[in-house]
Amino acid sequence: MLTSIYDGVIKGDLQSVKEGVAQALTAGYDPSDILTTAMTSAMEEVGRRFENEEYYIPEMLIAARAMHGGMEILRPHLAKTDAEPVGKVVLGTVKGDLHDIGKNLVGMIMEGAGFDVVDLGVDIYPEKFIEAIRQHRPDFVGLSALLTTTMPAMRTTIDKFKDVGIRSQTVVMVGGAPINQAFADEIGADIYAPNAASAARKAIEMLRRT
Ligand code: B12
Repeated sequence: MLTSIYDGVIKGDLQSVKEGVAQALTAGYDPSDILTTAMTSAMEEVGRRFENEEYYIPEMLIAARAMHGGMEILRPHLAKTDAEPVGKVVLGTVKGDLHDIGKNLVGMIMEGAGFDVVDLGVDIYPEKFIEAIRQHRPDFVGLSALLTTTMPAMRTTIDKFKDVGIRSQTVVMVGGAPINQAFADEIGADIYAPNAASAARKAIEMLRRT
C-alpha cells in the first residue's frame, strides 16, 4: 500500500496518492510512517531524477502537487486539535524561494506537537516576517530555504530583525535541504533542525529550558 503512494508521488498521480493515503489510514498505518516511508522518500527520488535530468520542472511540479494532495489528507491525523498550544511559531520560506513542501511538513509536525502555527507562505520578504512577529509575538520564527541562491536571504532576514530591534526577543529556527549547522551558526540563527520531527523536538526542548 505504501509502495503505491510512493509510486503515485513519483508519477505525480494526485488521485492515486489521495486514495492511497486514505486507504493506508483506514488500514491503520501510522500517519508519520506514511509520510516518511511513502511520501518524503518519494520526493527525494524526484529530486534525484531531476538532478540526473530524467525529470524536468513539469514532472517536479506534478509530483509536488500529488504530495500536497496526500499531505492535506494526512494533516488532521498528524495534528492534535484539543490541547492548549505549547507555543507559537511563525513559519515562512524566504524571499525568492517558492519551495514549500518541507516548510509545510515542519508546520504540520509542529502543529501535531501542540504548537500554534502561523504559516506566512513562500517568497517571504524580511518585512513580512517582521510584521508577523510584531503581530503574533511567536516563541519561534522558522525560516526555510531550498535553494543555495536563497540561503543568503536567511542572513538578510536575520540582519533586518537586528536593524529593527527585534532580534533579541526572536528565536530563529532555520532549515531546508542546503542548510546545515555550520551555516546556521554563521548567520547567527538560534536553532538548526535537519527535519520536521527534530524541529518540533528542539523547539520543545528550548521551551522547557526557558
Ligand atoms: C519539488 C521541488 C520543486 C517544486 C517545488 C514545489 C513546492 N510547492 O514546494 C518546483 C517545481 C516549483 C521547484 C522549482 C525549482 N527548483 Co526545486 N526542487 C524540488 C525537489 C524535487 C523537492 C523539494 C522537496 O519538497 N523535498 C521534500 C521535503 C520534505 O524536504 P525538504 O524541503 O528538504 O524539507 C525538510 C528539511 O529540509 C526540513 N526543513 C525544511 N524547511 C525547514 C524550515 C525549518 C524552520 C526547519 C527547522 C526545517 C526545515 O524539514 C523538512 C521536512 O523534514 C528538490 C530536490 C530535493 N531532493 O530537495 C528540488 C530542488 C530544491 N530544486 C532545485 C531547483 C534548481 C529549482 C528551480 C531553480 C528549477 C528551475 N530551473 O526553475 C526552481 C526554483 C523556484 C523557486 N524560485 O523557488 C534544486 C536546488 C539546487 C540548488 N543547489 O539550489 C533542487 C535541489 C533539485 C536538484 N537536485 O537540482 N522545485
